[in-house]
Amino acid sequence: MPKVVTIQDLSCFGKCSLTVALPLLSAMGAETAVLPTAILSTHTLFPGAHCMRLDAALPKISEHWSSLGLRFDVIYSGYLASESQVRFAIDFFRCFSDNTPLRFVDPAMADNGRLYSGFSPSFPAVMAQLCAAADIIAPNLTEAALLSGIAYRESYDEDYLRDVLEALIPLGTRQAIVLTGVSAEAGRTGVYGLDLRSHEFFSYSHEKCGAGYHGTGDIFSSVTVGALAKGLPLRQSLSLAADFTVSCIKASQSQGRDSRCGVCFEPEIPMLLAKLSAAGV
Ligand code: PXL
Repeated sequence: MPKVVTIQDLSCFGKCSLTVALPLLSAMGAETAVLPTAILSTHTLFPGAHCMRLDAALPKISEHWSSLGLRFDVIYSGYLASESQVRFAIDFFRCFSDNTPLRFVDPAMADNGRLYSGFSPSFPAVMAQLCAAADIIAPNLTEAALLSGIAYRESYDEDYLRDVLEALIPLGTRQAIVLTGVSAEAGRTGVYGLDLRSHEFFSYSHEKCGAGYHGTGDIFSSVTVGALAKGLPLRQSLSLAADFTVSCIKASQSQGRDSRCGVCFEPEIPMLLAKLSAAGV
């Protein structure tokens, strides 16, 4: 069984981060260890969320794991609650990389042109250092703009997506940069990526299905990581994750869910597992 460790918060209500990553990774057959960065009453899109940061616990967990000689096949970071937690993640990547795990960074810090509440304007520069230690990064367009210094645009063409990807190369990520929630085609959305070893651009898109739901970035990243951990190649992992995310959104729309409560991903899991097994992993 592949071993994954994920570094992100536990939002007690409003499905995202660990409450999404853990069930999905387990269902996909990955043994998953967690480094919880913070406990929040809800994610930060609900007003008045209480955030209890676990900064002091993180190095203690990591030191204990080091003393036990634990190693992982994939290290996956998501929402980190402060600059010092990003620095911790950089150290963790360094200390747990001697078996060359796949290091996947979702630089969850912004959306729709704005940083999430609670982050200062200096946060993206520290996140850029974590991206430098990653094999694959998966920013949305807002995060990519903040990491690259290119101005965020709501409407854009393929040249803009390529410019953003090229501007992210100097960060130093090793294998691939994947822009999420983008498409150069009208009425569609998906991923647009750059394979850093072959220098090839690639994309995958599907229909854009209306209102966005909170936590779908975490659903997408978790399924991508689960598929990669099982040995599926990157592009197939991304299309599987994108299709799964769309099914979750459609199921949620048909139930008229509040977008802040996240998507109904649970009933879609059997379909995901069927596709994984059809892909032979
Ligand atoms: O889904 C990203 C995310 C994760 N965790 C927390 C958040 C957010 C986005 O707002 O607030 C606590």
